[in-house]
Amino acid sequence: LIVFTDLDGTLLDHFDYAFTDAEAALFSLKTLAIPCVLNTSKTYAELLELRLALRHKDPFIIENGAAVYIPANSPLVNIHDLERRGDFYVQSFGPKRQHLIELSQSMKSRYDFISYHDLSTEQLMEHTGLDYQTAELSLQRDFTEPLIWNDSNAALERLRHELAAQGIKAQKGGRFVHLMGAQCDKAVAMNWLKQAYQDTFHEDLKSMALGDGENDVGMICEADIPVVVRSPVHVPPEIPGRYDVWITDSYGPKGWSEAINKALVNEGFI
Ligand code: 2M8
Ligand code: MG
Ligand code: MG
Repeated sequence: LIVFTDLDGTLLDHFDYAFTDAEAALFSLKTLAIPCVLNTSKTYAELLELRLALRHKDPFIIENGAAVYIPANSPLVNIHDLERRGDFYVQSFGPKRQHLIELSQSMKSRYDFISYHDLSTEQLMEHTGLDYQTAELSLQRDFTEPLIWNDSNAALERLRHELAAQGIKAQKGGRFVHLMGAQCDKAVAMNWLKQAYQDTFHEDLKSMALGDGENDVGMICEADIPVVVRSPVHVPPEIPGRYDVWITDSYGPKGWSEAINKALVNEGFI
């Protein structure tokens, strides 16, 4: 079993980003040596901080599937030719952020939004509830440009149409619409990493994916065990074609633990 999990609103509380309610289940995964891959909209810089708090040792995926980071001491094979950054090997999928910033600047007169690039740290804190230091880490992006979307849904559809021709998509997260490479997705990164595990361990591994938002639909849809974690602020996203999806009873980290414990029982670990 490999677990792939979203952070905000899933493993972390939507409002205060706490994970106290998930600690016992996280510890169970660690004890059973089940990899728990963080698959998030957050940045590399945010993840470095968060991994210390979570005592996280497994690979992680940043900026909505734009890049997979694998610890350099990982037993995974076929990773040593990848680009190296700090203590990690990196497989990236998307265009660089600078391109997306230029694109967003060119759309400014036609749509009503504020881009990350134009936000001060204080404005970002106000909008997200992040503390100063974390807001700064979130601004250090490599592959995505989040927008505060103040325009209509119809306008978003128009924008999507316009971007598609340029290989770019606009992906809804919890609070932002993220501009990113059309080929990037949490599901693509998940499948790439799952394959790396299978190449190493030569066995068919089951994937479990947990998320709460629209940007998690792809990975939940393609996982062997699909889990939607209930959100306190929006209705659960539809997972097309999956009638076996679990929707947790509890919100956020509490629901996350509920699903992990259920899977450990079902899969015969406990
Ligand atoms: C952004 O990501 C969330 C994910 O759902 C969103 O779209 O609302 C990112 O900018 C991330 O870097 C940041 O930590 C998070 C804070 O809420 O917002
Ligand atoms: Mg989320
Ligand atoms: Mg997320």
